[in-house]
Amino acid sequence: MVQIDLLKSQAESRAASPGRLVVVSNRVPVPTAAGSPPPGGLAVALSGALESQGGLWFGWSGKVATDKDPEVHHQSVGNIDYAVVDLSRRDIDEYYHGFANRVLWPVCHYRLDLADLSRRDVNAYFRVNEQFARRLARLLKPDDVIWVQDYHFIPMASFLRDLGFANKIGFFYHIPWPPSDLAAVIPAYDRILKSFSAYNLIGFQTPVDAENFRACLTRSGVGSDLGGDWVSAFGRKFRAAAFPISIETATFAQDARVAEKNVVVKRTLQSLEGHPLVIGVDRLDYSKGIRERIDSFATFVEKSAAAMKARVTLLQITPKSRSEVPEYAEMQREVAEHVGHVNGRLGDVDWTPVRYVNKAMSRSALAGLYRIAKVGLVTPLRDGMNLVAKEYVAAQNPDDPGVLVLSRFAGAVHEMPEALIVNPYNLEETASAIQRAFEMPLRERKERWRAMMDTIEANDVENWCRVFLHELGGRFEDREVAGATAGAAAGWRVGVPDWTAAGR
Ligand code: ADQ
Repeated sequence: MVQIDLLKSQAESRAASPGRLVVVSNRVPVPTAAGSPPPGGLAVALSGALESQGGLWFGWSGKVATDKDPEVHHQSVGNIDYAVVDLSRRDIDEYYHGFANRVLWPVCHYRLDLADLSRRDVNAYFRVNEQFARRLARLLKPDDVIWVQDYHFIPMASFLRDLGFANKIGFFYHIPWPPSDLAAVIPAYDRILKSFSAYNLIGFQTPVDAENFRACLTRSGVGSDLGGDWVSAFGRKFRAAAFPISIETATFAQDARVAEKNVVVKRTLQSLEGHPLVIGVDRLDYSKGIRERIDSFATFVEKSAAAMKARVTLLQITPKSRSEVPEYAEMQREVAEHVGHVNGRLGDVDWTPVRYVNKAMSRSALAGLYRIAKVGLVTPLRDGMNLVAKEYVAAQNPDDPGVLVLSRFAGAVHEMPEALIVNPYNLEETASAIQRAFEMPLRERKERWRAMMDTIEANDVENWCRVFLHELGGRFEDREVAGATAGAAAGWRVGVPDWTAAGR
């Protein structure tokens, strides 16, 4: 009976809903034949929202176009239409590998030294965004609510506005937004800032990122801070607020509970022969601080006779990424060599202190490996959120939880102050935190873990999605909105800036 009522209320809410949800992201998880990797938490949460409201997921296919004017490929599964477009080799090089990953990514991760600030790629960035907007425009309905994801698509809304769309458009920025003096080196900075003003609601990972962004508008004289997350800039009024992303906490915890049967976990346990494990899991990216982490672990081993005796192992699982970008190719070689040096220096005939694995793992294997690790080392030099920190916590055994050592420069630190917080540039400090983690009494481990687990149980990825869409003013409201901001609680409505002809 309850089930029937729920279905009825969902159907009613769909019927009353003003429109579909349209998600735009660089990569689209189009369902493929069996054997494809399971989607991550973000894909699961967005699919859930799309399925319940009816929707369209639009973006790049990940493929190189063979035609000059590539068609949009469509596929429908249940209530969701997937629409993807191929890109020319030139567009991939200039927009994706170029401006997105060699300008926005390094600058937003405070790595000006790695940014390639060429003019050519900026133009491509806007050109490709316009192409995407024109293709998407043909698929849009007037009452669709549009949610654009990440740094690849900052200008998407402004091109849609130019084409006459007055829909509600939200944006979520998955990576850090830097302070204004750093952000200002981005080529076409003013145009980028103006592009943001075409959105109704902009989500950042942390209050600091949102504050940095609002300060960019005020410091460059193009906008003013109206208080309560509201800004006005370029003649528009919109909100820029923090919406910390999360994981599927309950599912991940459940995967970890049963993961001892996983063959990778079994083999790892067997090979450790009872020796303790420290774990690091990251894409191979300079923002993740992998080299510094290996050095911190080496410092810990060198300084701790107990660690040496206990044959502690760091398992660093790091799938390669963005190998086409020169800075990444260089780093792949550099990290691999460095691991070799450290193992050569510290290892023994029967002990490899750092196990370095360039492989993608199943969710089940990852969950199980986190659970058997006494320490989770999550020490990025800069990170929007860092979901690994949340996954490590979700995977722990409540009766004997491991300890999270967390960088003060990961967005996750705002929600997880109970971790052992470190400055990842300071090798001694991180080494001491590892030592402290191993010595921490069970009661303290449990208290710290419980506090962090409570946080990520209350704000899982489904909640993140629901709160954002609620704030955007969509009709994803068939469940109570947990953790809605003070603004929503006070009955604010997210205003639609006047993108009418008169307002432009
Ligand atoms: P990423 O930089 O990719 O994401 P992160 O948040 O840590 O960083 O997410 C990585 C994901 O990849 C995790 O779910 C992790 O489990 C998975 N992963 C890593 N190594 C893996 C492996 N070997 N096998 C399988 N899975 C692996 C960007 C931003 C982050 C932000 C997220 C979400 O850079 O700051 O947290 O988006 O917004």
